[in-house]
Amino acid sequence: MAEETTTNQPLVGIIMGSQSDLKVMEAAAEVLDVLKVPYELTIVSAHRTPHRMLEYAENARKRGLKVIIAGAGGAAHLPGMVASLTTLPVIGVPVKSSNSIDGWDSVLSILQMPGGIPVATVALNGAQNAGILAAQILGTSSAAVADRLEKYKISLKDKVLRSVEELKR
Ligand code: RP5
Repeated sequence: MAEETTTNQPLVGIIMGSQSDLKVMEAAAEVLDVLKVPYELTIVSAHRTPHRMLEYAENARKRGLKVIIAGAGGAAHLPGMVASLTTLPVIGVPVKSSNSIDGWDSVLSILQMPGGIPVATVALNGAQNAGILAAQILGTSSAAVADRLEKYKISLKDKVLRSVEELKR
């Protein structure tokens, strides 16, 4: 059995461009709760609070964060700009905002980063996978987190197998 995580120091920073992104981004927090990975969650807007974004990105590593999950919609510059300001891995979540062109604006503005500044982009509204990916990054150096990820994957498999059995009835 792997050791338990004994600190509440946030290891993952979940940020989003607007309160309106929360209904999508809370899925990242929910899966990190399941995996018992400490996180913080706040709003940082690249366009409306650029200095806050700069301060957040530049201090994230010093504050003990290991991974940043950044969600935004529309002209979704937050993940890329944060990635340009830190050496922490940044996972980008394109959020389908209400006035968007089917979310392609969010997807492409997060996905199409220039060479040298990667953002690990998940699917449109894919905050759950962003949370899992963040845990997987942490799981490379934490046996406890890797152990919980293993159990999580088994629970996914069991759910499918239960559906298979139900269909047989
Ligand atoms: C982006 O603009 C946010 O990330 C959000 O997805 C979108 C709309 O923001 P609100 O106008 O709802 O605050 O910056």
